[in-house]
Amino acid sequence: MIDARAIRRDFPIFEQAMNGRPLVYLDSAATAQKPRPVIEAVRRFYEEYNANVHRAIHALGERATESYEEARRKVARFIHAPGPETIVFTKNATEAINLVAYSWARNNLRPGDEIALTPIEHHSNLVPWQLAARAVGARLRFFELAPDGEIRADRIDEVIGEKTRLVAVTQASNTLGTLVPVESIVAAARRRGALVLVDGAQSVPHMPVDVQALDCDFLAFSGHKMGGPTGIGVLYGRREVLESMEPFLGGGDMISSVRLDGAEWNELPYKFEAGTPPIAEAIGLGAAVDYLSALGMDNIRAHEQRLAQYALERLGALPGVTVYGPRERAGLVTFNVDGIHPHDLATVLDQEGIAIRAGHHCAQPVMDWLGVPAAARASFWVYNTEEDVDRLVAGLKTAKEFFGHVVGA
Ligand code: C6P
Repeated sequence: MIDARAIRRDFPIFEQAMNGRPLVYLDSAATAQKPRPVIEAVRRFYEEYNANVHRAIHALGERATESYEEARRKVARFIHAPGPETIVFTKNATEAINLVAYSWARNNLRPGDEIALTPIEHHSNLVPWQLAARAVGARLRFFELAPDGEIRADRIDEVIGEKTRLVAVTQASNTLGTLVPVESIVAAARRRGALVLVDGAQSVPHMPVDVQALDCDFLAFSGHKMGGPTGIGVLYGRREVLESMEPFLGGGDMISSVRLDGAEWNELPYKFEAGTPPIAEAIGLGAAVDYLSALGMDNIRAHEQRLAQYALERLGALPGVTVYGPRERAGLVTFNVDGIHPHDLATVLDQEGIAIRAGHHCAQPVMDWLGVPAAARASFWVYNTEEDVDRLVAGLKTAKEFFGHVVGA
C-alpha cells in the first residue's frame, strides 16, 4: 500500500506553499517531482566524486565510473533486462526513439515497407517515424481506435501485415490514459517478423514493466518522469538488434579504435553513448529506481488506479465537464470544461495552488480525433492523494463561477 501523505514528506518541493495554499501537483506526466534521495545522490556526486567516466585512471574517475555503471545495472534490473549492456543511456525518451529511427530504420527499411503505430502516439513516437519513412520511402499505418479511445485489439492483424517491419507503440497514452495491448501487438508483430518498439515514457514510472515478459525489441523512457533528473533517458534494446545496428552519434567513447580513414565501434552499450554522458543524471536515475523499487511498482499502479477512478467519478459528476478516454486507464484524466479554454482553467487553478497541464499535450492527432483544440490534464503519481482530487474539483467549481460571472457580466 502507498501512504501518499508520508511519501510527500520525501519530496522537498511540497514544503513550500503555492499562492498561499499547499501545493497540489497534478502534472507528473509532464515531469515528476524529485525525492530527497535523488537530490542527495546528485549532490554527493558533484561534492564528493565529480569526474569523467571510462577515461580517468584516478580514484575520483574510478568512483564516478563505478557509480555510473551501477546505475545502469539498477535500470537493467528494474525493467528485467537480460543485462546492463542492453541499457543505453540517452538524453530522454525522445532521443532514445530517434536513436532507433536513425540507426535502425534508415538502414533497414526499404521503399514500400510499413511502420505500424497507434493514432494516439506522443509526437516523440510519431514524428521520428514520419521523418524516417520519408527518408526511405516507407509508409505509416495506424491501429484503429474504439469510440472510448481503446485500441481495437480485434483489428490489430489488419494493420500488421507482411510489409510491416516495425511496430512502434506507446504502452500508456499521455492524453487519453489508454493502456495499449502491447502483448497482443508483439504477438502479431512476431508472426510477421516485425520489430517492436515500446514507448514506456508513461508506463515505466507507473507500473511494473518487464522487457523479457513483453518480448519487445526496444523500450524507451525518460528519467525525469520517474523522479530522476532531467537530461537522462533510457533505450533498452534486444542485444542482437543493438549489435546489428550502426552507431547513432559519433565521437569519444563509442569507438574501440580510430584511424584517419575509419574507425571500429566500441562494444555495447558504449557504441551508442558518444561523448561525455549525463553522469550525475544517470546516478540520480539509479537513486530514483531504488526509491521506486522500495515502494513497489505494483503498489504504485494500484494507488494511481484508485486515484484515476476517484477522479473519473468526481469529475464525471460535475455538470459541463467532459472527460476523455477509457474507464480502465493510466493514472491521468484529461478533460474540458464547457465554455472555458483549458489555458484559462489552468491559470485559475494555479492561483489556487493547483498545477495541471493544459494544451495539446504534444499529441495533436489525439486532439483532432477528440475534435477539440486543447484539453486540461490532471496526472497522478506516488505523492497524490484523494484530497488533491477534491482540491481540483473545488478549483473547477471556482473557475466555473469566475468565468460564469465574467461571461454574464
Ligand atoms: N510527455 C507530457 O506532458 P521526453 O520529452 O523525451 O522526456 O518524453 C517524450 C514523451 C514520449 N512519449 C510519451 C508517451 C510522453 O508522454 C512523452 C512526454 C510529456 O505528456 C511532455 S510533452
